[in-house]
Amino acid sequence: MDYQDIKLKRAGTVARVTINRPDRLNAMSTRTSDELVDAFATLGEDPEVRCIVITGEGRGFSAGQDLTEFRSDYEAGRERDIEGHLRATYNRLILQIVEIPKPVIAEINGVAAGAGLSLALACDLRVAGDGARFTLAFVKIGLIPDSGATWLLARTVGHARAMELAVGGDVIDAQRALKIGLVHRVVVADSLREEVDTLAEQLAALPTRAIAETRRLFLSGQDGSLAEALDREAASQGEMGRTHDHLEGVAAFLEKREPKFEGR
Ligand code: LHQ
Repeated sequence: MDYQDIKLKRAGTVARVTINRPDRLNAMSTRTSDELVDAFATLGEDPEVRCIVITGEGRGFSAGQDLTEFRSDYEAGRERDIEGHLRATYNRLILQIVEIPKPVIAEINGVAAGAGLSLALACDLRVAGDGARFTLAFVKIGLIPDSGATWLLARTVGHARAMELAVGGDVIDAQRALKIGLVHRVVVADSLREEVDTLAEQLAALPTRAIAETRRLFLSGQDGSLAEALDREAASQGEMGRTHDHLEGVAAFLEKREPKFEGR
């Protein structure tokens, strides 16, 4: 697929996906999310790629849904099929990201709003530049948080903070986002790319399958009982125990050397 709204670059074991609509702060149209789905599907299947970074071009990470996409419907007073749109676009994309069997980093270079914030929440790690801003935005247009935000945000920052962000619709800065646990790290904007590249290289050198399983078990472990979590862990660990990377990790420990993981 030829991309128009995104850029996809691979450098060794790390891939970078950049939303490239800077004039609209990387707001996403249907085409943008279709391209993102295609890119993540391609990267998910590429065994060479062991870490993915998603970011935005220019001064935005993503301002969420491109509100001009349905302008003619809004102006003509025609009903829009928002439910169908969500199911066909963001819902697919968000699930795809949380299910991809490799770590995903959100490099939050600028404002993340609405579904753009949801997109960041779907990633495993969020590193923000010190000029980044965050807003749920939905309440300002009479909507509920979507694209996974009702589930992901409350689990990330807790119910009280999630409600505060949802009903206030306020724009918060990077330091506040760090304080409430919305992002993992804030770095000087000028060094964001370099810091994320270093982090991505580190993650790409880890046992990829174990990371994907860790994310899956953390997410599924949030519901259900401890007994169920123990059960899932045992089954998953049985599988991990048969990987090359487990054998390599133990061999490296016994031989007092650094392991060389291969993601298999
Ligand atoms: C935009 C956008 C944008 C288009 C900035 N669209 N152009 C799913 C299914 C169906 C329906 C609805 O929703 C959803 C999920 C959602 O994501 S709903 C939430 C949608 N997003 C928003 O409501 C955020 C709207 N944007 C803003 O509140 C502000 O732009 C923020 C706070 C993000 C940034 O503010 P500023 O830094 O002051 O930038 P700005 O407002 O001046 O924006 C710069 C340009 O980007 C501007 O264009 P212009 O031609 O005037 O320079 C904006 O119109 C454009 N832009 N967001 N979502």
